[in-house]
Amino acid sequence: IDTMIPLQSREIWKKHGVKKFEDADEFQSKFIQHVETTLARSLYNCDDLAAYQATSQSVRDNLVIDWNKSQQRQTARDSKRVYYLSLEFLMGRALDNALINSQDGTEEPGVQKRERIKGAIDQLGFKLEDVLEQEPDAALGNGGLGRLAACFIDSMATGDYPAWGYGLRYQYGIFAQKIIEGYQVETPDYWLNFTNPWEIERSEIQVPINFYGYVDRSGSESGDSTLSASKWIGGERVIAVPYDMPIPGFKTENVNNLRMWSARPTTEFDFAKFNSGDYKNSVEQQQRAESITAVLYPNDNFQEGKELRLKQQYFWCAASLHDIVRRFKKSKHSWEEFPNQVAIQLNDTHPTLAIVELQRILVDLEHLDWHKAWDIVTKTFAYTNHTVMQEALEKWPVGLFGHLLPRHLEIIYDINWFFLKFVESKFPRDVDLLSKVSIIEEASQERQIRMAFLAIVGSHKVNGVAELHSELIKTTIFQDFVKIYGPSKFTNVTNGITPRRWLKQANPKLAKLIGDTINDPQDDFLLNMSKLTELAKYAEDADFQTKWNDVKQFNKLRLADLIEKLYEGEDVINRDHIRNTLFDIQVKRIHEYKRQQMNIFGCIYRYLSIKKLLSEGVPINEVEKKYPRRVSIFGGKSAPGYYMAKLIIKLINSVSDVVNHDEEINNILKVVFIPDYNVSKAETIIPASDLSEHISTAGTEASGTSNMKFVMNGGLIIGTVDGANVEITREVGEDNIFLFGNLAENVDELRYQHQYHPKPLPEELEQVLQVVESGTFDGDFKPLVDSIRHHGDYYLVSDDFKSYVQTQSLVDDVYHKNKKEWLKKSILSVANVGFFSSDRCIQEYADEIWNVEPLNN
Ligand code: CR6
Repeated sequence: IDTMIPLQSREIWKKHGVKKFEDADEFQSKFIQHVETTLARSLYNCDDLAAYQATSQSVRDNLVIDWNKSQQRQTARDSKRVYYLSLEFLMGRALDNALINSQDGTEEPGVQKRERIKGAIDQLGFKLEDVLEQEPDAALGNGGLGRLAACFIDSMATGDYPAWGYGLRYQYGIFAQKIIEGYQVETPDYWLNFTNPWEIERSEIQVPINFYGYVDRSGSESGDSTLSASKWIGGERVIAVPYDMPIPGFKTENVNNLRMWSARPTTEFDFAKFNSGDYKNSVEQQQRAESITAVLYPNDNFQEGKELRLKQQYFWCAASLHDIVRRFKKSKHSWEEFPNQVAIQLNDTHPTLAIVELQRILVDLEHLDWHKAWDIVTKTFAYTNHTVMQEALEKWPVGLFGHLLPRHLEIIYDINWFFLKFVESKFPRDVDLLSKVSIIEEASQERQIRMAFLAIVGSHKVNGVAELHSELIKTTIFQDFVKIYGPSKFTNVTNGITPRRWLKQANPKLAKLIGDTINDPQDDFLLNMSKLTELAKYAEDADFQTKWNDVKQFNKLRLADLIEKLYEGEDVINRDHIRNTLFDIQVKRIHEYKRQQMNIFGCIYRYLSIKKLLSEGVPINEVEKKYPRRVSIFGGKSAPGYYMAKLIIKLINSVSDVVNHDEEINNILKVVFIPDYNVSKAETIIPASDLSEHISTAGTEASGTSNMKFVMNGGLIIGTVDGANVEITREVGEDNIFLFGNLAENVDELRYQHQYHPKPLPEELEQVLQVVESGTFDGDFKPLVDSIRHHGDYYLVSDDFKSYVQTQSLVDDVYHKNKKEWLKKSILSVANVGFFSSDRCIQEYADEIWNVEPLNN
């Protein structure tokens, strides 16, 4: 490529070049430059927001320089690239992460790059902490699935994998949650209010995307066959414009790309409307184009089936594939080599249309033979399943689908036809099997496309996200596909989290203590987490335990400050007793299957037990011995249309109201709901936990990832034998986790019992429900109580409540009567948490699924 540029240009380019800032002085120079020119402000009106923007612009300049080099290197080496397609990237804040990841190992011990920038910002008259607080969260995701994608791109960059993320640039992320009179109220999250310094708009790239219209087969060779090239004449067209976000790796100069598409109107179709004098209408139609990427759908583990959502999905898949194919074609390989150059990972079924779109490109536009094309497609894609819950499995009615994407519907029918023919050849005359595995579901009133089945048929590997979950998909929702393809198509990659954000960034004090203790001042353990095992030898060391505990106390005070701020000054957490107050935390999306209702029932039970002893005349200090100090902290959003989840939020707030204002109990129990739980709040909340709750009905939580975050921060878990709790137990040892409750294998039987042979409720739960029914807590909670009493208790709260309550009192005993034992458990857990680094996951995906190698500098 170099030789195409005239010598003179090359020389001038080389003479000036661009330079990264390396030290505090150069940073300050960049900072001032950006304040004065990029922001057009000055020394006299540079506030925290401007300081945040100038700092980010300066750091971004460095990233972009490395980004350019990384991309050139990847192209020059002609290496296989990974494309991670995710409709959600729950990134949170970028600045601190970029500062941490800029650490390159060349620093003198103890002066990490981030610390140098911090000093430089200090000298300029700002505090880094305040500057960081200016950044709005990039909250383009709902929960675990979106945050997983964010951890994965961090690990792909860190591991030097040539990998791109593809997503949508929603103008509104997940709604901001307000709590008004105890109820959740949603308000829009317009996160792009003060321009986003982390994105690079690429308006020079404009990909046209079509919708609706019809299929024209007049030009096809065999006339009526849908298998040969057909022409789709779109009826509506919008433009996809990419915004790139540089993703830095830790201790590497590799910077990957997260490409987010934004919808824009075209200008080409205007004339007809314009000439007919319908100008206003034509502008309105244009505005509709932008609505495609306006807002993230706020459902977690639930599919809504709205046309606009399908439009989002196609818009994003078509734009991404266009980009991938364009890049591939530049490399001049033949089509057969496509799967050797490209691996596409589907994060859940949301991007399944990409399978169909690639087949369409190859057959209709590139004129490949159907079977040759399909072979390329299936070798390219792999699919990750994240749930077994029926209400979350994506299905689209063929009517709606065919109207929006007529050619794609035909292709799906053809894919299904060949698939069923293959099944028939393996299992002749098994009509039942054919209807069970058909991509088109015929059973319901309207035929539906089963996206998960399409994803399986179009992929070479399918994985679950934790061992138990990966086994469950093979024996339940996908069992027939195991029969058809054999078990080797199905595999497990247990989820992970990035220790850069979830240890170093969220808990700098703990990271420092670890680094000092294992003699690792350059934080190599953040790359090689097996180093943490060296902590085990200090597990019972009194001095070390004290330091460990001090870090926890510091983090608990930090959380107390946050809670005080959110409660507008109300002193909810008594700081004098914080050292012997157990912080019990459950933060995650609110869902019946996650059983926040069981947790709040547990709080009510505790409260009633305390009140009972008091009413019997037991003095409060004696009561405290049985029910030692505890703060139960909740946080999480409910989908706006999820009635039961919203009721659970109201109950938590109503209980909080009663308990926190009951002077008789002398602060030994507090219940707190933290509004608007998000990534940046999680970074403060998680390091403060003594205990966290992962108490889903066994078999329902595919993995969970906050469980790993809590353990990485020295918190212990109370949990069911579900999702990745299983692997956590194996890694940290069963002495270091509080497990309780029924097993997944018994769930069906228990549900059956509830249906046909209901038993009286356990007395602990009966007591609680009666008080809830009595109106002690503000609100009408009948539906919540009825779901247990009369509607089969689908989530088995009544089956697990007793063992839950008993396990909680075991927790009290260890925490309050044997603090040394508790600290030992905490230290040993962190020592053995290494497996849950997302670096390990990405390596497994790379080796077992993508077949890609890291690209060393
Ligand atoms: N809701 C699972 O429920 C898992 C994540 C990431 C979820 C959760 O257990 O940890 O995915 N599933 O794998 C879906 O989003 C469908 C989630 O976040």
